[in-house]
Amino acid sequence: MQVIEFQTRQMEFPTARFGYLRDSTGALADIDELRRRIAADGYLFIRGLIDRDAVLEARRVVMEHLQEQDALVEGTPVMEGVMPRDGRSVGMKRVAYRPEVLRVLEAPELWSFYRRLYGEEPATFTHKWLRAVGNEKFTGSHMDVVYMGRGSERVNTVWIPFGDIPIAQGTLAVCEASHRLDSFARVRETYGRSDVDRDRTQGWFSEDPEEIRERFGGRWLTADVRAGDIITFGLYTLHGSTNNTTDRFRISCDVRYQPASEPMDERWGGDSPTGHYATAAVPMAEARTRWGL
Ligand SMILES: O=C(O)CCC(=O)C(=O)O
Repeated sequence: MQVIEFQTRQMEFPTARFGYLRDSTGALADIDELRRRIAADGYLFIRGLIDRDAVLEARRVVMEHLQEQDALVEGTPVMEGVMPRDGRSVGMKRVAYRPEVLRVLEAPELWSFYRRLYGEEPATFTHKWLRAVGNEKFTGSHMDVVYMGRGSERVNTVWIPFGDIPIAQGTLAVCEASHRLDSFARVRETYGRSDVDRDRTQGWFSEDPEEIRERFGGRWLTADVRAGDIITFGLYTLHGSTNNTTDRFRISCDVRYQPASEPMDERWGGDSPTGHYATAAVPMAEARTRWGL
């Protein structure tokens, strides 16, 4: 048993409320079973889907970028990504489109995986969300639909760790079946129909995983992950991350795939995606009161 910092809480792990992701690596050859699992659980966790050496090469490129930006502690091994206590955030845009990094974000393994999952040709958003997450930082719980819900409903995020990342360094955590449980229906129908740019709402629904569990049910799930592993999930699966309590940057990227035949949210596709254009003006607490949540 370990104690994990998960957003604003310290939680024991593993327990009935916060446990391990189901590992679907063994079902990789059975596409019907994978479809059943993502429909039931809201996510798929697959180990070693992407070539591990390719991921480690992409990690090296990212780490060298961090070093050039003076973000790493001098004299420490670059591949370790050791950061100073106040690990500052570093712009990652330039490095996200380097060929070694795109080899991973648009890996042939991912194209063939989504081609099988959708049963048709996939497409990917041009924009990639590459992150170097510093000390004590985390991602609050949210559904991706509030950030990218203007196109296909069948968008899947793939969360790709750039290295071997233990839970205490900040891993993706999903709230199991939150995309379909009745107890989340009102969340999906209110918050899940909001759009951070149109409504100028905050994107994070909560920073308290215990509150989510107590009010809406579901179990929080995560895992220690390794270079090559992926977690993929749909627009309505509530998810966030555990906190990075180490002295090393947590490098990961979220990439989006969808069926090529369906419309793409105009903020994220094309040659030069415009991205978000509004700043939040409505605090989530106020929006939740309005939604009766
Ligand atoms: O990596 C993180 O901290 C969060 C990732 C995320 O929210 C996503 O993949 O949609």
